[in-house]
Amino acid sequence: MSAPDEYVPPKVWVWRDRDGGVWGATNRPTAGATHDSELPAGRHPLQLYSLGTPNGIKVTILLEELLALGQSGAEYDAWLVKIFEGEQFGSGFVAINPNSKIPAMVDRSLDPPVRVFESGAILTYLALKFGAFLPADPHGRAECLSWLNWQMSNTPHIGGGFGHFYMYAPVKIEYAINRYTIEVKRQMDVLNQRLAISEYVAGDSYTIADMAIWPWYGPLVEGKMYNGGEYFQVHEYPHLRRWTDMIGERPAVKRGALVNRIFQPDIPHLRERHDASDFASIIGR
Ligand SMILES: N[C@@H](CCC(=O)N[C@@H](CS)C(=O)NCC(=O)O)C(=O)O
Repeated sequence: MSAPDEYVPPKVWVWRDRDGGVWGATNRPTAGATHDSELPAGRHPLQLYSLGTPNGIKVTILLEELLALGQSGAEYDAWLVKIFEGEQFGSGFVAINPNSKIPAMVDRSLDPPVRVFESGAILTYLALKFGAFLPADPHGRAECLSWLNWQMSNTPHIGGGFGHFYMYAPVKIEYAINRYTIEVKRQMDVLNQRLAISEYVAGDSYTIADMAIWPWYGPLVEGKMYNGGEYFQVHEYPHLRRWTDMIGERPAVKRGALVNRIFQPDIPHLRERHDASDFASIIGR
């Protein structure tokens, strides 16, 4: 293994503003708002403040699935939060998510309105509110919540771990890239083995666990994430691929995945979503 430059951590760590790298401009060792900024609000019961990343589209997929079931109370406005420009540190956003990360949501159908942050919490809140996509029986519910929390706690190794060191870090560190490659491949194998014996992640029915896992591990096994198809040898995970294709075919998933997506401006997307008819212009619904 190639040796990185010798670095000895200091006795007392001191923050040097702008440490470089893609996230150097927004990462800080403190929490809280950096500036005053009100959040906009639309006419629907649910106000979502997000961005079309895997963590963001989990929620828009569920909202679109709920609407497809005829749950009109799931109508929503999806507002764009430009995290590369530090909008997650505005006072309005911090008031609904003290952790300054998308997605965050306000349910204005209740008085006082309810704020909810952390994508897994938002999925669970909505599934409970509408009585859908979370099995009612104890076995099914335990399986669904287990896989949902599996995603929430394991996926940071993909984005914050592998992706950071493979793609964004200003230096390539072989040790760090190896460590997280092992972990990402292990996680794909966990899912591959599960999906070899189960149609959906949590059993026979489609649940919020599928909606949480698909936006991350779908693109990964398709080779779209970090252009990693060859690197990860994704053909080694055929059952994960079978499930990925099946979930990706759902019309609500297709719609949800387009919301607040600004990273690939050349492909059809919705910068914000305020009405079901917004999709008509891009996917002819
Ligand atoms: N555990 C959180 C993670 C959310 C998260 O990491 N969001 C990222 C975008 S995908 C973000 O807002 N990053 C902005 C920042 O780190 O300043 C969740 O699932 O809601």
